[in-house]
Amino acid sequence: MKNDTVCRMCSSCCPVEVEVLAGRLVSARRKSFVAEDRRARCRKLAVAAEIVYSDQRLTTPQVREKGGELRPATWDEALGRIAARFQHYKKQGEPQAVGWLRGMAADWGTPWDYASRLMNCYGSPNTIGNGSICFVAREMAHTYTYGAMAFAEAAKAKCILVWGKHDADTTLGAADAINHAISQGARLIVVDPIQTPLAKRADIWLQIKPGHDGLLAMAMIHEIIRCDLHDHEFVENFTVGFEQLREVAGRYAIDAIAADLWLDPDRVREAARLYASTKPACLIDGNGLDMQLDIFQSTRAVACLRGLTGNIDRPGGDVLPQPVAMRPLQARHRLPAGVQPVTADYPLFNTFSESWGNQVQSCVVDAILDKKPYGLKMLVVQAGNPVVTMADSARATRAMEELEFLVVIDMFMTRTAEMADVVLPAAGCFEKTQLNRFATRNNPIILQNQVIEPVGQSWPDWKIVFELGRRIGLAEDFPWETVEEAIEYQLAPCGVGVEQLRQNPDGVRVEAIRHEKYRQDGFATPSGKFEFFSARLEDNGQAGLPYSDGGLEKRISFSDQHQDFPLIGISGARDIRFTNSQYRTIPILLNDELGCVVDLHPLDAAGLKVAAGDQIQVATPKGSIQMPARISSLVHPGSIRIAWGWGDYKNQYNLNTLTDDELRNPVTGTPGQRTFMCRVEKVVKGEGD
Ligand SMILES: Nc1nc2c(c(=O)[nH]1)N[C@H]1C(S)=C(S)[C@@H](COP(=O)(O)OP(=O)(O)OC[C@H]3O[C@@H](n4cnc5c(=O)[nH]c(N)nc54)[C@H](O)[C@@H]3O)O[C@H]1N2
Ligand SMILES: Nc1nc2c(c(=O)[nH]1)N[C@H]1C(S)=C(S)[C@@H](COP(=O)(O)OP(=O)(O)OC[C@H]3O[C@@H](n4cnc5c(=O)[nH]c(N)nc54)[C@H](O)[C@@H]3O)O[C@H]1N2
Ligand code: SF4
Ligand SMILES: [Mo]
Repeated sequence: MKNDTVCRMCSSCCPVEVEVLAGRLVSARRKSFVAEDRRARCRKLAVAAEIVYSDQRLTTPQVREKGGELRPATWDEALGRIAARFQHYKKQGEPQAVGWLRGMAADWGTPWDYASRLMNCYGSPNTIGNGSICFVAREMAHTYTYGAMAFAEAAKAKCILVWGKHDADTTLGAADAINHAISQGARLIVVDPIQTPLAKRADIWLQIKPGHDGLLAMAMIHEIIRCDLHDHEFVENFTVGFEQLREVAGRYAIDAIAADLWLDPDRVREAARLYASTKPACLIDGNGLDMQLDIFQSTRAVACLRGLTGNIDRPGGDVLPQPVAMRPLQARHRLPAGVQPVTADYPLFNTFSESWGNQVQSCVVDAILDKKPYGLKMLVVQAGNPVVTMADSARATRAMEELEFLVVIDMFMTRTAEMADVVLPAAGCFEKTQLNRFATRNNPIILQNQVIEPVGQSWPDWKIVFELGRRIGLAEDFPWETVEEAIEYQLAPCGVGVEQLRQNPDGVRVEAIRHEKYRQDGFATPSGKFEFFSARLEDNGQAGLPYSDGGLEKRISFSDQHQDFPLIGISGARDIRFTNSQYRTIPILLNDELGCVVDLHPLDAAGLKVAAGDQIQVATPKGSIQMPARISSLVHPGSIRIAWGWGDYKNQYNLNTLTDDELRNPVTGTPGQRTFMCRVEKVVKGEGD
């Protein structure tokens, strides 16, 4: 039997068709607007059955006494222990000492609302996501510029500017759209410090110095205005701050800064002109901008390009979403007045979006270890593996050890789960119905529909949260017996029901697509305009215009120690076989540690006397890791690319042993997890030498 749903094995959220036989998932196929033989391929989806039925899946709850071993337990016992802890902190008058940390796979849709609802009704403001290092920080920059995050309509674009994103490995629907547009003659510009497969196909590839993107964006803005290629009608009628932008961008003329960016000024000018003069053009920005110390201003500068060229909310440009009306489930009004979240040092980021709330995950560690602004004593980690994925793993690990009580809700026994007092087995994406980010952020609404029963005794996350809520005295707030009831309740304002969604697996569109909505509605910013200049930022002590304050002094972690750590380390791109720290336990995907390497330019390799296959040590002031070297001209001399995501599999490969969590972006609390200074030494000669 064929069933439609949404895959959530990475954040791409692809609509898929699943083949189920005798109740078991057999295979799955990604749906797309392009013909099957032209679709980008997902290696994980091709082995979905191996992942779902892996013998490594957690199948029962587990508990431990302090100092003892984890042992299997019933749901009743495991949830009872957690509920007792919640009650304990409540009785002590400190519910805010309980935190709920959500990883990437916790999803960004209604499951997010459920956990926030539980915590708010319980009395703790500390439901915290990892958006400070993922796309939410980028989303804030978009929102401060034009009111929401824009999505590229790449399939219809005549020019595509890809900035720090590699969709063929990470976001397959977008990869299909890019490929389609290129097949129709679209021009392609890629900004990436690595010569990726996409960069090889580009008309212009700008091999930017890692972490310096914002300055490049300012230089492009300057060039576009200098050549009078900006969209006069849009700029005059729908923007604020153009004259200031012109003035500030004048300080970043490419000839003056090209050497510092490792770029050829002529190529930058050519890219700026191609992007500004080809209509429509879209700009796809990605995680190459995130995880950078300079994330906020750089992404704001990049965002300004969309308005300068008038491509915002135009067909084939970058469109603004049309979110559907939903009941807010987070119950923020239930939080007692005056309780600050532990992320209080980042007020603008905490409040820029109703749905995201608190996203500076590093503050969880500050609170546990440094009691800053107060102590967290218990943590529920849902769908994340922070001891591997957060900056400065040693510090994150110390924090998990320090807790009085740690609960982990996951599908696999991760390094974080191994440390827990209670581990709860979660059902995977094919085993549960939910509205996820893809389904709710924009029209049309697509249901992630359960297609198989949960594996073993695992429970869907929603069921875990609802049941826990009832056990801590919140039965009235969690009256729903099924997830369908909860979804119906949430979707009531837009009049869409679960059955309707099931009948329409490609989605229910509540409102017809509209472009250039700003002509009628304005932008959802304080001025109602596209804000090159943001008074709201300036009133809050931040640069109102990107780089009007010269930008950050340090764009790369440990740059003040560059004498000892002379190379720029880049946390590498994502591998289509894996998602962050996940799936190395799946033998068919693991394939002999293929890809777990450090890419070193031949010039640097010669200087360091490193040959292909040598085991090398990469060190920063924080720690060191060891990996085999690959000699490769894909990287710029002076920089190395380190494979990402291998830390759960082997500790010696844990990239975040190297990263720093002290220095952070002042607005979004983002540490420099993507780019940092480091040193390389040969440890063992390779066999290929
Ligand atoms: N140096 C460096 N650090 C990084 C990154 C990097 O590129 N370089 N990437 C950063 C980014 S962008 C992100 S988003 C984070 C990711 O950080 P995490 O979210 O901590 O990373 P994952 O390894 O994806 O962990 C997700 C966990 O959720 C589990 N899981 C999967 N599906 C479900 C489910 O339905 N329910 C539950 N309960 N659990 C589930 C998986 O088994 C896995 O253990 O890492 C960040 N850290
Ligand atoms: N297969 C797979 N898919 C995934 C994931 C996964 O782990 N595996 N993770 C999911 C998650 S959590 C996320 S956030 C998304 C991220 O997906 P993407 O946004 O595509 O991010 P990455 O692949 O991490 O990096 C994109 C590009 O940024 C480049 N880059 C590195 N440093 C810089 C820089 O300083 N400047 C610029 N301009 N570019 C730079 C890298 O070389 C890379 O080509 O993918 C999601 N999808
Ligand atoms: S790209 Fe991610 S969401 Fe899409 S099919 Fe592959 S694993 Fe699933
Ligand atoms: Mo992410």
